[in-house]
Amino acid sequence: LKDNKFSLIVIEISKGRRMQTLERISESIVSGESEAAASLVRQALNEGIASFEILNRGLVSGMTVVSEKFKNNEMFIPEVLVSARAMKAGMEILRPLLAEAEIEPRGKVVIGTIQGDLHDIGKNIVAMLLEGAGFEVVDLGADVPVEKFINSAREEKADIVGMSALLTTTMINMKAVIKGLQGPAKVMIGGAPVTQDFADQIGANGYAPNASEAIDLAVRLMKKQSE
Ligand code: B12
Repeated sequence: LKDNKFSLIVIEISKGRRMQTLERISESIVSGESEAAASLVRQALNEGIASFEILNRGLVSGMTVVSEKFKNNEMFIPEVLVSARAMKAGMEILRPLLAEAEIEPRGKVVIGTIQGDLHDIGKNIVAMLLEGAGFEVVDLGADVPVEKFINSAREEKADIVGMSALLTTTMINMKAVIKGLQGPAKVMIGGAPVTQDFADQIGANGYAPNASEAIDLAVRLMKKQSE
């Protein structure tokens, strides 16, 4: 019994330490400290925290705080940019680990942020998790012209085209891509202002509100593909 109690205490302490590291990762994103973000992500991995958990409960949770502060005018564009840079520094370390789980390619996804839109953090997370789930991903980057989406989908023989938009003024450009796409590729869309209604309106095959649901959606679209 004594031994059990001791191991329980040890477990509690290590749980506490893990929480602390995740919180510190989140804080490093908010304060925009790239080096700290990178070294804390490494520390979290050394502590045995799963890469998926580091991504969601460390990096993404930091960016959520940034979004709130930006909305409330407590943070401004230059600071948000610095936070975005810290987010990237942390993500770079996780990228190879999230991709490691790969089995055989489940399908090929061409992904990018739509024309006129420079927001790429959410798109990058979706791309990383898709890779981790075994998809082959061709990332076209941000501010991707309509024609480039259409041509790349054809050249790459994409199974799925994924488009991200964070601005109400750019989301409409996704409609032009869908109109111009010929062939069997399915289209999934996402980004903060995008909704299921909007996806239905422009004829997309699916919408997901976050990265993990985006993976489920991609898997579902591949099943539909083979039906
Ligand atoms: C970071 C940020 C920036 C950074 C971007 C840095 C970068 N490299 O991405 C900078 C400072 C450059 C920036 C600039 C601007 N921004 Co800004 N920005 C944000 C902010 C604070 C956070 C966005 C973010 O990264 N969120 C975190 C990620 C993880 O979430 P996410 O992107 O939503 O992605 C998730 C899901 O949506 C989904 N998803 C995303 N993509 C996809 C794709 C697919 C296929 C699927 C299935 C799912 C999916 O999964 C993701 C992960 O879970 C938002 C606030 C907000 N509430 O979104 C404003 C926000 C988007 N920006 C806004 C504005 C206005 C601008 C500027 C016009 C500001 C200006 N006056 O210059 C410029 C536009 C520049 C341009 N042409 O694109 C507005 C948009 C308002 C509107 N209704 O259109 C927002 C909403 C802020 C606000 N409340 O006013 N911004």
